[in-house]
Amino acid sequence: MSDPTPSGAGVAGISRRAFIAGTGSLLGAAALTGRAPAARAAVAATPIAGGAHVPVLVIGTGYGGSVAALRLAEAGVDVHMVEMGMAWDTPGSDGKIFCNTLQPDRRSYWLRTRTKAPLNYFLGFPIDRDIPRYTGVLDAEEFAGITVYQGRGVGGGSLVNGGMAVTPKRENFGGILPSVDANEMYDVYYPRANAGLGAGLVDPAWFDSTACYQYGRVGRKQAQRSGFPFVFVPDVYDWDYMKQEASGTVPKSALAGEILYGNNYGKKSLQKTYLARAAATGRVTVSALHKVTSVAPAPGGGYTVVIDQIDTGGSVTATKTVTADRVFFAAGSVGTSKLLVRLKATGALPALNDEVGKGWGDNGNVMCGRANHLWDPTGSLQSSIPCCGIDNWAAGGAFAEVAPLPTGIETFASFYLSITKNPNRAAFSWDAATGTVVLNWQTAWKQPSIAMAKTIFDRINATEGTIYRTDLFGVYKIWGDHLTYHPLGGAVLNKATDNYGRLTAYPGLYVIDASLIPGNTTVNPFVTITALAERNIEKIIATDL
Ligand code: FAE
Repeated sequence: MSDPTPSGAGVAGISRRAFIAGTGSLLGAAALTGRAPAARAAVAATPIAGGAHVPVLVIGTGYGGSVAALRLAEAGVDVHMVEMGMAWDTPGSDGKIFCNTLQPDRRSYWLRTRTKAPLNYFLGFPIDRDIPRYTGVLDAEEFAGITVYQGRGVGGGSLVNGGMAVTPKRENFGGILPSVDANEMYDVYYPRANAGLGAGLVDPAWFDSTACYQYGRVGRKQAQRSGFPFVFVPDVYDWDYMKQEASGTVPKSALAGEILYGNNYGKKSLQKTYLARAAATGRVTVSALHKVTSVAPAPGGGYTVVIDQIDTGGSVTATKTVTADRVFFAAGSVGTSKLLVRLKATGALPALNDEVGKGWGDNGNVMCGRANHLWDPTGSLQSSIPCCGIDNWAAGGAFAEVAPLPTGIETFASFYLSITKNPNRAAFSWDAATGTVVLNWQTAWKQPSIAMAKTIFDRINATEGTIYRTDLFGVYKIWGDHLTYHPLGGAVLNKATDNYGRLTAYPGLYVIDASLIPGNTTVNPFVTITALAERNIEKIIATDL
């Protein structure tokens, strides 16, 4: 499971046209033409030397960081990227870079000795298992009221996510980023982002016939029988590759249950798109297994950046101090927020404004499963890549992905990740007593999300005569309300920063990741994160460099 989208009912006429209308995006056009460039070169893994001076240092290698690195390099600027996770470019002893979702090993989790699967029970039994502590690819970062899942490694969240590349409906955009010109976004930056990411739609005819989307067709049929709009959703997975997986001519990835701990084939992660193009400029280098711990004004101008080099057990093996003329914070919503809040509170960047740390939301994520009748099997072979959803945003405040449950056995379950219009927002703050940054989200704040998701699934259950599954998140627990895959906010655009991500108290410091977005994107977020980064970096290159 990843970031799935619900599918819907099975009337053949829905499809591309309905999707484009349904999601109101220009991404249709970009998606259909937007084949990702083949991976040409990996970004040169060149650990930075202590004492180095670089023109631009980018903290993090996810969507925001990759867009910044590529566009700056294309403008002739040398960029060094610092990434706390691994490079993920070397196969393990099994010949694979990533491990399978069903057999997690040390490569699965970031510095844990036991897995923490988002869906942690099956048939009422816990499924987590012990693993060796290692700098694995998925971080389940625990705050008091919520576990926040994030990708760790060169490529950030693109390494672990479901690849669902969704452009919000245009009429919802004003509520997502109110200070941004929607025309610009839908005319220029969303299409640019979708093309750069290589988003594309499943072939509807293949969807209708392949065994691996039986679960999607059941989702579609049930959604439509209850009167909900069903939409196909683009993904960055290579759909031709998936067809070849189904015909048995290439090694399997989506059809082998790979997703949460990385896809060995098929998925166009950032390493194959933005970062490959950045590498091809020859101007971008990266330090993997390096974690930025401090940024402060340097005496002679620019910024002093302190970086811990770590080993695969998480121990610090060296601490390096470098200087950068400009620094882009692209450590993700949680990573950037934690850094900025700590640097403000501890005196490294005291003039950051009081909006830093605020406006954080979970994109309204909530999960649930439904038990289908025995005559509605969802299939023992399920593609791990979701490709469809149920749109009840306007009426009920929920957009639900029809998600896979790639267990390899027939479960008779339909599984969904809903994105809801949850109004709650949390703040990060510095806890001097423990020397950590804390987040004040409360589990009870998911109740509005549950109510919104129920506008879809209560009705489907009533129509179908079915019930919720109670065995997926605990013993007799229906709702997966303890987590998010979509952290957003903490350094909100036009509040903590100016309208282009500049931290104005410190010329040359920028935020360019999910922390700019105030808590909700109405759909899966990475296309919006990428498009906003494209918009902001274009302005910054034009005016600041
Ligand atoms: P992100 O991609 O998280 O990159 C930040 C990078 O910074 C990471 O590689 C960190 O390791 C690194 N970092 C953090 N702190 C430091 C530091 N101090 N020093 C050096 N490096 C650091 O940020 N979104 C969708 O739109 N569609 C989906 O299908 C989807 N599925 C998802 C499934 C899962 C399981 C998860 C976890 C997320 C999913 N998402 C999905 C969310 C999406 O991946 C996420 O919004 C973006 O990755 C956020 O992009 P950023 O550039 O903000």
